[in-house]
Amino acid sequence: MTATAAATLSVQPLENAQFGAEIRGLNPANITAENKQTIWDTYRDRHGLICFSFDRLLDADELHALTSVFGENEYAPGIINGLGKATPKGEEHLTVDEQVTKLRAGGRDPYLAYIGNLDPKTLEKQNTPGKFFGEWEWHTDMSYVEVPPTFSLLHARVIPEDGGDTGFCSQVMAAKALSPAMRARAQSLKVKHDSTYGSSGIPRPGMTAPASPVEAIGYPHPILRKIPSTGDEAIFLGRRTNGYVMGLPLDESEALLDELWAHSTQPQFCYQHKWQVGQVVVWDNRMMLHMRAPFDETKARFMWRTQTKGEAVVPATA
Ligand SMILES: O=C(O)CCC(=O)C(=O)O
Ligand SMILES: [Fe+2]
Repeated sequence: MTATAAATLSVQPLENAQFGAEIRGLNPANITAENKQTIWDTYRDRHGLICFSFDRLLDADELHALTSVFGENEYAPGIINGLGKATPKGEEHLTVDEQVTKLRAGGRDPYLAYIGNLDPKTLEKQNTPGKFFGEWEWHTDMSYVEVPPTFSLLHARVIPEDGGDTGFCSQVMAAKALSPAMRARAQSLKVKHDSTYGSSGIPRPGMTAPASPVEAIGYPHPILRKIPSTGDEAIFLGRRTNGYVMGLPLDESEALLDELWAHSTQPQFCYQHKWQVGQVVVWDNRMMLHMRAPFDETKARFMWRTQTKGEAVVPATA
């Protein structure tokens, strides 16, 4: 090997997990074709969850380059009209390109989401609603749109000593464990994924609470989906709040969702990630739920998030 050749990556299964792997040794400024092959092999072998450990923080270009290994970058939620954000009155005429130009003129990267209680530029503590620090609900990202992002990447920049772990729960394992009767039921129905609230329970920009889940604004997806690239089936519930099983009376929908959620989030399908600064965890939203554990309001936690454009949800067949 010459001095300029890329180092071989080290790949280890995540500790205490039935899925997921840690990759060390990637140079985020020079991701080679060989690296990409290793990453994709790891993704398949370890069912859609990879933790990249770095001994320094990545810059935005490096995170975008790593994101592009997994797909085309998608806009961050909550900053483009109709993408986790209600369209403000008078902005109906703005195209996405015009909104992007405006964001960039204000120094905002439209592909990067900031998640934390620090100001993204100064890293000073910023005024943050108390709800943000509580337990976040299990969810998949932006599933309230017709074509939700496939991959999300979360980059730990500031983390508290304790609290704020991120849980992942394999919906491929959950689908395999469905009884034949439950599988048939799930396979025949769609659930509407509500867009009103973020995962901490805080309403999204411009959103107000719907009168009932039946009226919630969101997108209906099949409860059991097929992942064309791997052949797996996965349960796809989005988030519990304001979920609604299309066509059922509300009480039946609530009962079925309670049963499915209890099944889907059993501890044997889950893994809890304890963060190290610099890590980037990438997950396949088609295969995996995630949630964040609470942390103390006096502590600091700050992450960057990117996501890739998805594909239309493919229903599992009978
Ligand atoms: O901050 C976290 O650990 C999880 C945040 C989250 O849900 C996300 O980035 O999609
Ligand atoms: Fe999320």
